[in-house]
Parts: sequence; structure tokens; C-alpha cells
Amino acid sequence: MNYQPDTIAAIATAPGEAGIAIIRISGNNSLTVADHIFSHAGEPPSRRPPGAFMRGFVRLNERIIDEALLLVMRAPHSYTREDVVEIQCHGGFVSARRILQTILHEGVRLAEPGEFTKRAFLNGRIDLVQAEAVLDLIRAQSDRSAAAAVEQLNGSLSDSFNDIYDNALHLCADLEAALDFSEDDTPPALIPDGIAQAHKVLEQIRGVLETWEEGHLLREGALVVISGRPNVGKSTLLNALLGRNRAIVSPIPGTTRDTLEETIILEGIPIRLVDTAGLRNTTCEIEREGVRRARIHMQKADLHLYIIDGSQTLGIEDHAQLNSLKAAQSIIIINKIDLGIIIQEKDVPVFYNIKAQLNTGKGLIEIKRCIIERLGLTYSGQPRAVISERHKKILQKSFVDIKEAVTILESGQNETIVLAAARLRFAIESLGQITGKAYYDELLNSIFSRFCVGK
Ligand SMILES: Nc1nc2c(ncn2[C@@H]2O[C@H](COP(=O)(O)OP(=O)(O)O)[C@@H](O)[C@H]2O)c(=O)[nH]1
Ligand SMILES: [Mg+2]
Repeated sequence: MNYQPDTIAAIATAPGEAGIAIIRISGNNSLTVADHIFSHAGEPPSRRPPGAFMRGFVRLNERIIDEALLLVMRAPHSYTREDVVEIQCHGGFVSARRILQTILHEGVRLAEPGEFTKRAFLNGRIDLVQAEAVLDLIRAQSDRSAAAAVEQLNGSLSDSFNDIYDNALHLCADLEAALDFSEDDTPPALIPDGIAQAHKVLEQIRGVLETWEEGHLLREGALVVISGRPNVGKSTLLNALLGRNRAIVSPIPGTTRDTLEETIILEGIPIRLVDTAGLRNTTCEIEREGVRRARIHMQKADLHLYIIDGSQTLGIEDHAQLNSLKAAQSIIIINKIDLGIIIQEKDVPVFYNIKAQLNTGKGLIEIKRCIIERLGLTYSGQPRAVISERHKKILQKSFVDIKEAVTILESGQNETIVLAAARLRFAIESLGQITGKAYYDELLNSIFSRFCVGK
């Protein structure tokens, strides 16, 4: 562990024109440094009570850098549980940077990404799952994502993980205790009880795993790809869903050559909408590249909006696509119904078809409703914390280990208890890494390096 509680500082606000900027200092020397650089009528920061804030001037060699507010927070009642000083100065590109430089000249080290939150974890104020919630909250793109992150920050997910961990630990302890008995003394109910207890843990893990889908959507959003042959109305649909003219719409086939991505929010879930180049064989190199990019996005899509021009017969690309699309992941839009429907309904797979006239917005409400249904986004308004990819991987691995332990116990041999207990130990070790009961440098780096400097 290369954790040294030296004093660190960073600008905590985003750079650019703004009302104020905040510089944060954390560690044993925070208050001494504040005394050196901050001039103010009255007691210096180090003699101020916790929670005090003072108005004064940040100085470098007697020259004023900026007028600022300084807040004093004392260990352990601060974000990091260390002495923390926050300086609020004027926003913009210069003041905060100069104040930070002045602080660094006092022998303070520039904080690494996420280091303040890492200290909050290492000092036991929050666990790893709560630390991750801080990042989720900062990155949230919708009210619903933010509400889920706040739930997680408040510890509701940590409670579930701790419960699973404790139950697995108890089970393991019971089995290990039996190892001290001679074979004849082993309590007769030990194995059946153990199996029942293990099933309970498995059930708990399964329950938490069920939140992953939602967690994935809340954090990464859903990738919804609009595709179809040229000129069917793909860009018209993108613009209609966005409510503004983002993509060029024209009757000339092959107008959209690159992929265009924009985000909308549906039921509190960020939807990454991608408009693509129309699928066709073409000699134009640029358009061919566009079609190649379209296909790459189509492979990754959570949901396809495949558009057909209903007033034309289907093309070979349509037949190929319609055959490869999966019902659960596709919505087929038969557009331009104002021009009369020529295509035969039997040519279009029966899974969801919507008839539309996209240039007038006809069919749009149904398309939105269907996106919500297909992606399972319906929201009751009740926020709940949901697991991330990292949690999922660990839970799945632990699940396998515990299941293995059950299989061993079910073989019914007393001498196999030691093997079952060993399996459970593996599971417990992994489970501990979720909340950070057990951690190693690499795990912390992989989590905190995703933060910004200053958080
Ligand atoms: N008549 C009719 N024209 C439409 C409809 N939807 C789009 N268009 C027109 O079809 C042309 C191609 O639309 P566009 O969105 O650029 O197609 P894309 O190539 O698939 O992106 C444009 O002139 C649109 O105004 C519709 O429902 N009915
Ligand atoms: Mg287009």
C-alpha cells in the first residue's frame, strides 16, 4: 500500500468561465499552508474552529492573487476525514490555477485523480461501493441515474453486499468449526443446514444480479441505432426524436455518410441515438466507409430502429437485414405511408412494425413508446441502487464458488466439508473486494483513476 498521508491539493471545479472556482487542500499541513497564503483580519485559519469560513486574500510574496473565501474543516469531520481547507476564488482560467501553484510551492503535492475520495475510503468514511457512487453521481446524465447513485452513496447497495458477505462468512465458520469435531461428533444437521444456508446466499446474490441490466442502462445508456437503405427517412427520425434539426435531411440518396450520435433521455435513461449512412452498394469511397461504420454500430446496438420506405419494394439490403434482426432488439418502421404502401406485409417479419410518416411526426409517439417497452425502461419513480459491471463480475464468480460448495456438501460425505469450506473462502475473498473489505493497489487504481483530479 503506497498510501502516505501527506498533504494534497487540487482544483475541484471544472476549468473555464464561471462564478467561482474551488481549490481543495487535505492533510496534516492544510491549515498551516492556509495560514501562510491567506491574509485576513483576525485569527489565522489554524486557530479557527471547525466549520469556520473567512473572507480574505490569497497572497503570493505580498501580492494579492485573488479575493477569496476560505473554509476550515477539521479531521475527522471532513470529506477525507483529514484536515481540509477549501478556498473559493473567482472562476475563470487564471485565479484558481495561480492559487494552486502557490499552495504547491508550500510543499503540498498535487492530488492524483480521485485521491480525495480514495482517502475517504482508506480512512473508513465510505466503502468502495459508496466511492463508486460518487463517480456515478458526477457522471449521471439524468435525474434517474443521479437518484440511483444517491441511493448507492447512502449505503443501500453496501448493505446488501455486507449481508451476503456476512451470511457466507457465517456459513463458512460453521463448517470450519465442524472440522474440529471428530467424525462421530459432527452434528447430524450440519450438512443439510449448510446447504440450506448456501442456497439462501445464492438467492441473495441472484437478487442483486438482477439489477445489473438497469445499472448498465443508467450508467452507460442504451445504444439505439437507426438504419435502413438510403433515403428512407433515417435522418428525419433522428431529428424528430431529438426535436431539432441535427442531421441534414434531403431527397438525395447518400446524404448521411458518417455516423451521427446524439443523446436523448427516455424514462430517465440516456439513449444514445445513432443515425447511419444508408445501406447500399456504392462505388463512392466515402459512402462505403460510412456503410462500414454503420455496420459496426449495428453490431453493438441494444436496439435497432430499422426503417423501410413503404412506398417502394424491398431491396436486397432490406431482405438481408430483416432476416438477421432479432425480434427482441428491433423495431421496424414502415415509413412514407402517405405515398401509399407498396411493400407486402408478408415480406416484413411480424415482430414490431410501426407505420409512420416521419416528415410530419406521425408514428413518433408509438416509436418512443416501443423503445421504452423493448428496452424495459419503465420507471416507477422509486429510485433504487443498481450494480455495476465490476460488481456483476465478482458476484458471478462468487456464485459459481458457492454453488460448487453446495455440490460438494450434497455429496454428503463428512470428509468433504473441508473442501466445501475452501470453496466458500474463495467466494468470501472475492465478495470482500466489492465493498473493499479486502483490497489491493491495482483494484483501487482501477477505480479511482476514473475520477477527475479534485474529487
Ligand atoms: N413523403 C414522405 N417523405 C418523407 C417522409 N419521411 C422522410 N421523407 C423525405 O424523404 C427524404 C429522405 O429523408 P432522410 O431523412 O434524409 O433519409 P435518410 O437518407 O434515410 O436519412 C427527405 O426528402 C425527407 O423529407 C415521409 O414520411 N413521407
Ligand atoms: Mg440520412
